Formats: sequence, structure tokens, C-alpha cells
Amino acid sequence: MFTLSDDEQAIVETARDFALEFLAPNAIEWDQNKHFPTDVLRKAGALGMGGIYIREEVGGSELTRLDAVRIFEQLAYGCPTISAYISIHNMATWMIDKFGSDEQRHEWVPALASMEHLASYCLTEPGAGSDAAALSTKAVRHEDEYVLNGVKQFISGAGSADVYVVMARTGDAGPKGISAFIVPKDTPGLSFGANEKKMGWNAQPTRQVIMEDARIPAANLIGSEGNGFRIAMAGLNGGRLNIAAASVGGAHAAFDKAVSYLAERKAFGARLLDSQALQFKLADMRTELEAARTLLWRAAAALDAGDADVVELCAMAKRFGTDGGFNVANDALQLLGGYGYLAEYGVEKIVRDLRVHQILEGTNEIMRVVIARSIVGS
Ligand code: FAD
Ligand code: 2MC
Repeated sequence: MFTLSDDEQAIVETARDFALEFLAPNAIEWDQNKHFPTDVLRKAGALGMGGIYIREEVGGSELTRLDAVRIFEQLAYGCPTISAYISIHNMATWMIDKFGSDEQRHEWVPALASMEHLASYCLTEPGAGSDAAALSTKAVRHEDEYVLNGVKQFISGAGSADVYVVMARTGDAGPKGISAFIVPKDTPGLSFGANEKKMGWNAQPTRQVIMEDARIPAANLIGSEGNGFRIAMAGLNGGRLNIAAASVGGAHAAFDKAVSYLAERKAFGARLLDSQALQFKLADMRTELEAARTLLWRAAAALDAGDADVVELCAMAKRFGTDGGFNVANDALQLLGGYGYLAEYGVEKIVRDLRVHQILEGTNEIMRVVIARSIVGS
């Protein structure tokens, strides 16, 4: 498992080359200009990165979750924000491919897998974040339509995405009253809030998704009524791994920048890289990254195998990888001294981008809730 086959290596190299050619040279500018590079996303789609673990029959690449975490790590080496958006797009697309009917899969997935269309995942609401099963957006069936009313908060890609996978209440309070829907962008009654001003993740928009009597065909229900929360959570298991992979990739880029800087920078009559104190810091950072990657691969293999402990393993890998990735990037910033604080060196941007990975796709406190429940039972 830890030695890649030629095919697996080629997949990693494709993602790496793409990140170095199209993401890394532009990442600082996109951050500063708050530019969402949809043209570059379509190039990623052409390489099969819009449907990494989607079935080939509907245009996907049908790779494994292990391939996916390796791909997202490489993409994040170029830009964590773009890697993370592509991950969210893959998560929403997978939910349709995995739980949708054949008609839905053939109607929606091919254009998503190629990234001709972009997807957003809509779970969080202003009044329901960590306690996602408390969501209050309503979907009421009227003959052959559902009418949706409610507001989704913090939706990545909103306004630019073409397809919104929306979790809404069709039944009683709690997780069993929730259903999942495909809501196209041109749905009457669907609108978007302002692009949020954020600390990081500036190369992708974050907006409210507002539904006011938004009418969609009843055929856009994914699976059956009452299954939406399980579908949403199943999507998040892989999403959590990919977000942690994006933390590891971003942190690795910051680490490499720190090593290069220390090799050039002279102080007290020697290269800073010759200081054993700083070498020890680098040794710890490198160890953190390897440990995070190893746990990620372990959890991804469990997801591929459908192991019984996959939920808690994904939560562990998310918690460990996003905390470790942030800490390594922040340490890299420190190693660059004052230059680490300047935008042009690219490290402060990585720190800002990685900070939110500790909050979204389930906060790291919620990851501890999930892990703890697996220990004590609930
Ligand atoms: P709250 O739930 O209000 O939590 C506040 C604090 O309390 C946190 O520290 C939390 O960990 C802690 N806390 C809450 N409950 C417990 C508990 N039981 N035990 C211990 N601590 C607890 N959501 C989507 O659906 N789609 C998206 O595309 C999306 N993109 C996002 C992009 C960005 C940039 C951001 C910032 C968020 C995004 N989110 C998205 C929302 C994200 O998932 C939520 O912000 C997150 O789940 C936390 O919810 P909350 O913000 O309401 O915090
Ligand atoms: N995988 C598969 N199934 C899951 C699951 C998971 N990770 N988590 C829960 N479920 C199932 C669970 O097994 C149960 O199924 P059943 O009815 O068959 O027994 C059902 O879902 C309800 O689960 P719980 O009883 O555990 O629900 P509860 O309300 O107690 O808490 C909790 C669930 C806290 C774990 C969940 O609300 C959660 O993960 N909160 C965090 C929300 C979150 O991650 N938001 C991310 C938004 S997306 C984002 O940020 C992006 C950037 C895209």
C-alpha cells in the first residue's frame, strides 16, 4: 500500500504537474483578487479530476479514495483553496452518482465529471452548523414538484456553481426527517447572498444560498425521503479525507519554501539551515506531515474497503491532518522570519487557507465527538 504502482505514480505526477503549471504560479494573485479560476477548473476536469471516484459509465475516472487523497495533496501543493473546491465538487458529484437513480446519474453526472458544470454542497444553515441534523430548510411536495424554502450558509462555490446538492427537511425533526435534492442554478426562487469577506480561501466564493418558493421537479429527490442526512454524511467521510489531504499538501509547500529560505539566508556567520535548532524544527515538521499522510492513507484504504470503523478513521485523519497541516504551515511562516509575513513569499496565504480546514467539513471538536462516540458508544 505504501509503494505506488506505475499507474498510481502516474496519477500523482499528473496532479503534481497540473498544480505546478496551472495553480502555483497564480495562487497568490487569485487570493489577492478573489478570483475563482473556472477556466483552470475545466482544465482539471479534462484530466479527470472532476469525477475522481465517479463511475466511468457516467464520465468519471473510477479511481480509489487512496488515489483521491494523493491527488488532493498534490493539487494543494499548488493552491489549497482550489484543491479544496475540487474536493467539494467531487463530493457533491459522488452523492448523485452513488445514491441517485440511473436517470439522475445520466442526466447530471457527465457534465459534472468533466467540470463543464460545477457543484456545491448545501448542508449548513445560519442556525444549524455543527448540529447539522437541526436544519430547518423545508421541502414540501406539491404534485410533481418540491417547493423549497430556507437559507444555506457558507456555501462554497455558490453563485458560480451550476448544480446545488441541498439537504432539506421533508419530515419530522432530527436526522430521519431530512432528504437530499438536486437544485439547478436556474431554479426560479433560488438566489445567492454576497460573496463573504474571508481570512483565506479567497480564490473560491462563499455565499448564502437562498430558497424562496424554489420549485424543482419531484424527480430531483436523491434516493428516498428521509435518507438525506445519511447521504450527506456519507459524502462527508471522503470530503474530510480530501480536506486533510489539502492541508498536508499546502503544508508541504510551506515546508519546502522554509527549507529553501533557510538554505539561502545567512545569519551569525553561517546559513540558517546549518543551525541544529532549526534542523530539529524541520525534522519535527517533516515527521508531522508523514504521520498525517500515513493516517490519511489508512483511512482512505478503509473507505475503499468499506470497513466498519471508517467513520471514526475519517474523523481521526481529518482532525490530525488539518491540525498538523496548519501547525506545520505556521511553523514554516516563523522560519521565514519577517518575510514569512509578506504576501509575496506565499506562506502567509497557505496559513490563512489551512486555518479554515480546522473548522469546515465538521469542526475538529465535532471530529472528537465522532471519535469519542466510537469509544464510549452513544
Ligand atoms: P457552530 O456549530 O456554531 O460551532 C461553534 C463552536 O462550537 C465551534 O468551535 C464548534 O466546534 C463548537 N461546538 C459545537 N458543538 C459542539 C459540541 N457538541 N462539542 C464541542 N464543541 C462544539 N457548509 C456547507 O454545508 N457547505 C459548504 O460548502 C461549506 N463551505 C464552507 C466554507 C467556509 C469558508 C466556511 C467558514 C464554512 C463552510 N461551511 C460549509 C460551513 C461549515 O461546515 C461550518 O462552519 C461548520 O460545520 C461549523 O458550523 P458553525 O460555523 O455553525 O459553528
Ligand atoms: N457516515 C455515515 N453515516 C453517518 C455519519 C457518517 N460520518 N455520521 C452520522 N451518520 C448516520 C448515523 O449512522 C445515523 O444513521 P441511522 O439513522 O441509520 O442510525 C444518522 O446518520 C444520524 O446520525 P447521528 O445519530 O450520529 O446524528 P447526530 O445528530 O447525533 O450527530 C454529527 C451527527 C454531529 C456527527 C453530525 O451532525 C455532524 O457530522 N456534524 C458536523 C456537520 C458538518 O460536518 N458539516 C460540514 C458541512 S460541509 C462543509 O463544511 C464544506 C466545506 C463542504
